[in-house]
Amino acid sequence: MISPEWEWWQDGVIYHVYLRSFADGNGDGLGDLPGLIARLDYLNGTPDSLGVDAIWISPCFPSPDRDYGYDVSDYTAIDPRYGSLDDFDRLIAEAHRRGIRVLLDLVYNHTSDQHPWFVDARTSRTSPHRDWYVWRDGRPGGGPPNNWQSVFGGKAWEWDPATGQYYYHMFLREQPDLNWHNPEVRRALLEATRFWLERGVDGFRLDVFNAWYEHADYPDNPTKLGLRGFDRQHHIYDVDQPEMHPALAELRGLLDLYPQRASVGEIFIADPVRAASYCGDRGLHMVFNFEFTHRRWDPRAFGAAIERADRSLAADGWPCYVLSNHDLPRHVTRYGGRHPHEVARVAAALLLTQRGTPFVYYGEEIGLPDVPLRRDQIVDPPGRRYWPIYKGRDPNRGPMPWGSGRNADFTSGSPWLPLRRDFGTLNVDAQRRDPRSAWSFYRDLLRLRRVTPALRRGEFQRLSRPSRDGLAYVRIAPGGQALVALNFRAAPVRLEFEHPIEPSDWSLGLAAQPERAAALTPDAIALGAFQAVVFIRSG
Ligand code: TEU
Repeated sequence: MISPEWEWWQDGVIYHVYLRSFADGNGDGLGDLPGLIARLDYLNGTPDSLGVDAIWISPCFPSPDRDYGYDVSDYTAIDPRYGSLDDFDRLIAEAHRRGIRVLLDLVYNHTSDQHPWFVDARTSRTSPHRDWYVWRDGRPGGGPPNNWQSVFGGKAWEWDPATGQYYYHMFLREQPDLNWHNPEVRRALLEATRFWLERGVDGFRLDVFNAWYEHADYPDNPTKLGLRGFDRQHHIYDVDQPEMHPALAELRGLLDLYPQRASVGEIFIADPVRAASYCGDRGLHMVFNFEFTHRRWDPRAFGAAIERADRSLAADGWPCYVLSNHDLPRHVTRYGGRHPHEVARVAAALLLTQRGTPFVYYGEEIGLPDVPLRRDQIVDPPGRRYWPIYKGRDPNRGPMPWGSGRNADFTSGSPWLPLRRDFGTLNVDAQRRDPRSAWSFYRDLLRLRRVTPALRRGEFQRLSRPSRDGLAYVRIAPGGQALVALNFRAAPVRLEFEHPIEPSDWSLGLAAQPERAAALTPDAIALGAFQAVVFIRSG
């Protein structure tokens, strides 16, 4: 059960810093910790800040970067390209001074093949770390132990000629899976977690946590139709094994030794009901709800997703919402069409007025779309493998355009990924000066959310009848209510209500399109093109 006192991770908004692309402090073209520290005022702590409550930093640990930080070679150090442990301590102190909590990204399903544990494991079948990874003999007639596939393409088993066995890797062959059945592995990972807790981090995002365990007998997965090898299987033996629950309880026990720590799990192959099973006092604080990321730009789909999340999590979970992250095309690119700026604002209102913790992906606050890239500019392994069917994740990981200076003021060197060509006009500085920008709307929404308990905690109740044009709902808290109405379309709409309201009770809190209609009547609201409004009422 959620404790009766509200925790920061329920009330707050978490900003996802993809570190490599956020701000470069030393001119090597890669974002880093000093660069992030220099931009903390942007995030919170001054009257002109965006106003977020926490940051989640993508992996900042030493890594050979086969999967850009998601292949870790040392869990208790900072990659020198991102800074030092001193920089990290400074980040925590400076962030806390501004009211920003810091979450780290723990990649515990696999290590890098350069991690000393794996380097040792592959020296011989009897090496001390051999059993820290998943080694199997081939099938009697030859070939890999079972039919499992790698997410990034090809088989999930790699033959190791030196020791004559296969090892398992759910992702790249340079990302061997850890053997969670081995108690020494669990202990080592808990120790790494403790290391960061002791340094003052406020919590963690757990990478593909529900893939930590594999079935101990390694049976074949049943097959089905699908595009890629990985999609042609029912993942019943390589994810969601029952051992996950005690493992999470153990991790939670450690987190609870420290006050106000939080965890959010990245669930793999999402399903809200299964996700809910991992939440609660003996599990994770939150599990990512990716429902918004695979919806069409259709209010009926989003309305259903919200109701589903609420329903499945009612008792012992707290919802969270995300529109974009480092693995997916940015939502302005997915939905924006010919109206990216308008859609950015409607989407922001949708994300930031839910009952549940919103995650904001860096750049979305300026309505940043993906960066169009050519084949020769792609560095992400699945993009290189599947181009042009799948272009990988580089386009949605572009450097943050801070200003109109050289390299958009992201770096004084040469950025690791290309910038968008339009950074001269589409950048943070320009949007902060413009009261009509996506940035100003995000900041205003975040402020309104902060001072309106109903927006953070109120129950969700759909107000409008199902419509392909828009969505209206109320958020109902003991001392006040909020009414949110969104027009998803480029034409005016009228949204009919399921039950009548008293229009005079409500006062306008915020409008995405101040000069366009937002007229409340007892049984409907009329909204101008791409209008998004929040009305407030007390009592
Ligand atoms: O992602 C897991 C995951 O679901 C993605 O790999 C997704 O399938 C992929 O992006 C589609 O191409 C996590 C991290 O978020 C991702 O960045 C890592 O690459 C991956 O784990 C391996 O650590």
